[in-house]
Amino acid sequence: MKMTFRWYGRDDHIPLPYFKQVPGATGVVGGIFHIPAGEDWPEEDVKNLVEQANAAGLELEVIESVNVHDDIKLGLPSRDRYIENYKSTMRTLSKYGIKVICYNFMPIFDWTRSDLAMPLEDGSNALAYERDKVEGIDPNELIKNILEGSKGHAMPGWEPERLAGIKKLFEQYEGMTEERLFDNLVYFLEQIIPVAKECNIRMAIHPDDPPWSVFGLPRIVKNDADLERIIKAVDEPENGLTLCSGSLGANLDNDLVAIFDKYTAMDRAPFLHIRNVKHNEKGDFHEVAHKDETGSVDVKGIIKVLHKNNYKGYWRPDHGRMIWGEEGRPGYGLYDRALGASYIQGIWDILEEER
Ligand code: DNO
Ligand code: MN
Repeated sequence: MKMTFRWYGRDDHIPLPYFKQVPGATGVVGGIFHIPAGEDWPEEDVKNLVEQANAAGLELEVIESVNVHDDIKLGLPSRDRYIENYKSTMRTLSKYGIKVICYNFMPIFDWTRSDLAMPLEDGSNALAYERDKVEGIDPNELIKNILEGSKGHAMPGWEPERLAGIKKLFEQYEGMTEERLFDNLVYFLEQIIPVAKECNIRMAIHPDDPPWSVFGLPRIVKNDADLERIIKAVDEPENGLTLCSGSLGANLDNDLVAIFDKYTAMDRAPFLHIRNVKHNEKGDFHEVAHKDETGSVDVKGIIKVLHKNNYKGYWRPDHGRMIWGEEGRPGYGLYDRALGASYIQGIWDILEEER
């Protein structure tokens, strides 16, 4: 498997060459973050992005994410224009060697947490989700609380400038059902998968995080049944999945080992996110180190099935804790992700020896 790190470009506190210093890292996963969802990515920006990574000796073959405009998720007539832009971006990306595009289909927001820096017993801090703080409260209130405790960092999709239009977006989603949202996803896939084929790109939808409805918005990428329904709806290898052990693992009913086994054996998961989460009795969770027994995720079990299936795709250590006084984007510090990367590769190496 190819080990990558998510890199936030010019907004990242980690200098690009540092990723190269992590043993086993072959590439970075990038994106263009200043372009709003729905716009066609300018070729010049894509070229610069890939060239910067390559100049640091790193591959850039995975994009996370090309975000999907809410009009597509809402199924509005204007979606066709945004889908055309999406196709054009795919063509540009393929020209610069991109092989996988990660995206999600969550209405309005990307992932949701109640705390971006919850103190842990070991003196580090991590992202956390407490139901009482999120569910049943006005999103504007949550946003205010989070921004106050987050040293100015926002979750993706929660940027203050975007939140200005949030009331209208909520109104537009009124009455939206899971069924309609799913139909809108299929409409999108039917348009873009032929282009993916033409471009030799695999699309990889990321699970909803957390994998349940938040603020009354529908969620359609929560569990095995949802994943299966999505890949079957347009049954082509280019219609793939990003399996994220942290997102899917937030629901203890998800059998992660079985899910990772099933979709990697079918070769429908070109991109993987591996991280660990820990639950309490109330169903709340917070993120922890990647090491297996630190949390609820069977990390060793996942790596074993990946090895058994001879997984050749891309993976990256997902969110880590903030340790050793590092500051920067919550979840995306270098130190803990590098520890996680080494731990996971250690498991892989032993399995390889025994093959
Ligand atoms: C969290 C990430 C997600 C992911 C998007 C994909 O760290 O895994 O934010 O990038 O949902 O579109
Ligand atoms: Mn993820």
